Amino acid sequence: RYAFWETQPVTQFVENGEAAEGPIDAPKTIQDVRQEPYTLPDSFEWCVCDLNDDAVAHEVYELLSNNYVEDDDNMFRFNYSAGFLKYCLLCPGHRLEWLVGVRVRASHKLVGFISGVPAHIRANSQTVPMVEINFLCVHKKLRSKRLAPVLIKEITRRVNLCGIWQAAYTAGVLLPKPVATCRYYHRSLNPRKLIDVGFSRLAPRMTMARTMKLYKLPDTPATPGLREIRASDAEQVAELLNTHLQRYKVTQVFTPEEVAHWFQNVDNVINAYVVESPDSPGRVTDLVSFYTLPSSILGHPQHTELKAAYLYYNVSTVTPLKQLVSDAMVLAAARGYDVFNALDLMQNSTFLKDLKFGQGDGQLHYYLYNWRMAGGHSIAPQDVGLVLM
Ligand code: NHW
Ligand code: EN5
Repeated sequence: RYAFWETQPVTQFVENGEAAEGPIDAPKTIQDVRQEPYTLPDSFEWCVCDLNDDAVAHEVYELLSNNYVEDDDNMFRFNYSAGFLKYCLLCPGHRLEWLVGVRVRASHKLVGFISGVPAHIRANSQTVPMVEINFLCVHKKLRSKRLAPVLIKEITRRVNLCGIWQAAYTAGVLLPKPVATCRYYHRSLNPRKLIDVGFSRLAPRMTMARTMKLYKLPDTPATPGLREIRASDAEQVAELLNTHLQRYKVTQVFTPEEVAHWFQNVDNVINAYVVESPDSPGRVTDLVSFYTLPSSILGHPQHTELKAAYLYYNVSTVTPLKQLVSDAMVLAAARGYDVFNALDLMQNSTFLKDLKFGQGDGQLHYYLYNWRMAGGHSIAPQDVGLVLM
């Protein structure tokens, strides 16, 4: 059934339910790792995609904007901006050799890509240095030729050469074997456009006017002391965030330097807000954040792009979580986003209904490479404390 994945150190669908939590492969050393790159078919060659070079960033952008993830009905395709890709992939600790490209030898055209960035991932009681794998893509004209397994093996080799033996990744497709399965939820901000482009539909017995009124939001946030995060908040927010994330079974552990990177305000890339206590100035009590991931609208006569915000990490200690997320939606609506998306992980299920999110048709499976959860078992969405972009 899974000719490739059955050969890999991942939890299989049929497992001995007694297995202890930890690595699947016997421990290796860097000396054990294959020195030569895996062999590609003759007409292709490996390259490192140095996204510091804007021309290269644009090539990766073009590959993904034409060939990356689509919804089940091929109506929308993720359209990560070049700026977003640079922000994601040139993060603290990044290594250029983990930004792996495949080019056509003759033309140098970029036709394949996979990336890894380092992260400390905690699964239950163990915190492990891992890579987060993302942006695996093979050009549409080269599909089903078993290039993806070669890309995966090659990035595994390059990561292993740095003494890292585990990875975390998410996908919409079912592979052996999800650590968790989450659902996407969507909150309309611009219902007329969403209905026009087929992203959503008019509910039975609803008019457009009533629908627009239903989803209308205030012009300004409700929370006193809500402000954009600043670099100088990083230490405090790292403490706040890591403390909050202790309640989940699989999560990321952030250094202050990582917090300063992953939580900042970059237009059309990432937005992060904190609540600074009106009673004790300087004390940060809450965090709310979202990233920007537009989708191309495929084959629509008028509209070409759907502007979507995706909820990232939130921490509520004083301001109710529902109010923080509502404020984030207000800010996103004011900035012209069409839809606000969230997964049903962490504590999100506590506000989705009240804030008028509806379940989408997409799923997101979470995976670990070379790491087995106790007994090979999965965890519930609300026990997931990890969001990958
Ligand atoms: S998920 C998004 C992945 N990208 C897309 O869906 C874009 C559109 N599709 C494509 O570009 C986020 C192609 O269809 C791809 C497959 C390239 C997906 N993950 O080359 P073949 C991520 O980026 C398996 C893993 O013939 P193709 C996470 C498939 O099951 N495996 O197919 C990425 C089959 O294996 P099987 C996937 O359609 C995580 C084999 O690929 C997969 O031309 C990567 C077929 O290959 C997916 N999303 O190309 C793993 N989709 O066993 C990282 C299909 O069934 C692991 N496959 O025979 C960790 C590595 C680091 C470890 C470090 C210690
Ligand atoms: C790696 N970081 O399927 C991620 N999106 O629901 C890679 N559906 O947008 C893996 N099909 O339900 C990504 N509208 C896996 C997800 C791939 C993309 C995907 C889904 C998530 C999506 C939309 C559009 C569906 C179009 C037809 C959807 C309904 C919204 C409606 C709003 C009003 C209230 C009810 C719901």
